[in-house]
Amino acid sequence: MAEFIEYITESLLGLNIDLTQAFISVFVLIISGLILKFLLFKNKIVKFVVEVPIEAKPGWNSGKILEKPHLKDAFNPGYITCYDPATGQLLDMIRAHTEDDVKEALKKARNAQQKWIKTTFSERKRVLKSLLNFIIDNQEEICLVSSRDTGKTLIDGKFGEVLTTCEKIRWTINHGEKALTTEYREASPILAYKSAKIEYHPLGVVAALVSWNYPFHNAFVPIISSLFVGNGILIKASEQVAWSMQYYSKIIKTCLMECGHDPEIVQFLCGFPECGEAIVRSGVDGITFIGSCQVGKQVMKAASDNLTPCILELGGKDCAIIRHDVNLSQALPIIMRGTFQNAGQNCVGLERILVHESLYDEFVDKAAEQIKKMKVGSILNDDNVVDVGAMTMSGQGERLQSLIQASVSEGAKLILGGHQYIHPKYPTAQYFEPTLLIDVTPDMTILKQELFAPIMIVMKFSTDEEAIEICNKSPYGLGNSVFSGDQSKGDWMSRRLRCGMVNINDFGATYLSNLPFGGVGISGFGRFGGVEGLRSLCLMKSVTTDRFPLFFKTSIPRVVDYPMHPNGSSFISHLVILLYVNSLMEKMKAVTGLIKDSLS
Ligand SMILES: *[C@@H]1O[C@H](CO)[C@@H](O)[C@H](O)[C@H]1NC(C)=O
Ligand SMILES: CC(=O)N[C@H]1CO[C@H](CO)[C@@H](O)[C@@H]1O
Repeated sequence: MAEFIEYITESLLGLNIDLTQAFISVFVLIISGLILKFLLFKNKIVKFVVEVPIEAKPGWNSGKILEKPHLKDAFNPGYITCYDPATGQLLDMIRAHTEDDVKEALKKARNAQQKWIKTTFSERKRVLKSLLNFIIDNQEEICLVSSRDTGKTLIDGKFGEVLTTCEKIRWTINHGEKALTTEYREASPILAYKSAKIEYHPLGVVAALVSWNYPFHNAFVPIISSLFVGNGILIKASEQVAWSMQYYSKIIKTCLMECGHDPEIVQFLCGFPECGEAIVRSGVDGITFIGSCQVGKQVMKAASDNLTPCILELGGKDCAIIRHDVNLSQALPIIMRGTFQNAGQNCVGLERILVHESLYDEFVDKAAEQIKKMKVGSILNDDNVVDVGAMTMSGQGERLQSLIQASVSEGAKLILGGHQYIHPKYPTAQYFEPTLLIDVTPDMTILKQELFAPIMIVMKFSTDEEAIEICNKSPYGLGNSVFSGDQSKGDWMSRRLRCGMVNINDFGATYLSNLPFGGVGISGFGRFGGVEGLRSLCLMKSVTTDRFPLFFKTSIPRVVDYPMHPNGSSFISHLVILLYVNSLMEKMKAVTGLIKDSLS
């Protein structure tokens, strides 16, 4: 630096003037200045703080223990009773939003979107970078709040809430803009003087109605994508997780505000099915629904009022097919996580494990050995390590017990679990024992519905074809896993499975790879995630314009102009032959015809 200053001084004094070097130095100075300015102001990550609710503190024990935990209280019908499913403690009573609240929220979001649509991608990236930074600094708090509201374990939160969300943000920052860039397509040869393109515009204000299994992640994925595209969003997470949404909504709103934007661009709503229906009928410009098949049908019906486009991500009955050539020591840990992650409450959780007969007994023994060791409980209020958390929804114990009973009477064998687990300290908490049910056959009742529970269902097959047939028998078609020692056999099976996603020798990898997420059949339609997910929140606009505006403008040949010329029809026939017949001879004849038609 000193040398440089000396050099400049000398230059100014008129000594040793070397113009090229002086020019380069000034140039470098200007560029560094610009870069510095850009780094310091333009892209500066904003740091912010959001107060964590006291109830999320490990060991918090001052909530009244509910005798019969339930979301709806007959004496307070307009309020949601929020409670910790892992202890039964009351967390809060939150007012359920009404149709009027929904209308008001949409109005505010539309208002804010007028401003948001004008923001640049780099401004939107700054919001996402600030959000990412907050999430990384507050991993623990985000998971503790989620655990308190859903009963999940901390590791299930770290995986499903934090890691996945960070990955979605990283992808959107790095690849989102490219996915939304105007795309040029080949114009037809007849229109070679035109340029044809697809533009991706924001839809306006969209809505997302999302499930409770990962409250943070499920709410933030649509928020991240919608904001990046330029949309406003109404977000309604299931009433099961209304409590955690209070903290989560503050995170994104504070982030927006600190970055200098109107936080009203994101509207959180909570309430019972009436609230969800009001959102669907409100006139939003697009709906993403993640939830059950049954509610999905109602959403689609209600959305038809305004012909609002829907993306429906409904349940699944995913298989893991284990071929004869698989190394079980390597595959079993993946299958265990696929089955028991988040107490089995995953859209893409493994609900059917199909094992080749040659490995069947070994698989059952090894799985039983693992499942036997799994501990159930609350990570916030138990001292020991917990493998399986609570069942978030009430009333699941009875449903699952009776399904298991039915399959046992149909010939299945219950090896482990099969009952509600009664916690010694919190008897009204909602738990289910990690369960192993084997010898299940394709027609059994338990295969007819999604379990969403810590239950491993094992089935036997003898040929690849049989495994594919069993797998495809389900009306669901979300994801599947194929475990195979032979990669090409795995690919071959994957192509034959009727589903939206396949992981070969893995579980959940398509999701972390930012591939589009979605299914077929009663698992729904439409995709979120990745390029296709971002674009599905857009108004896709096809545009043509003149390629050489100064030289070529569209002009209608006189023979096909109004009033009709008798040779008009013949002209078009010759044109069709010229463009689409391959023979050179025919093409030349057509040209002659065209000239004749035009001249006469
Ligand atoms: C099976 O997988 C385990 C765990 O990855 C590994 O240690 C073992 O060597 C493998 N066995 C064979 C036969 O490849
Ligand atoms: C092919 C064809 O229909 N040619 C007709 C074009 O029009 C003139 C009169 O305008 C006719 O004489 C041609 O037969």
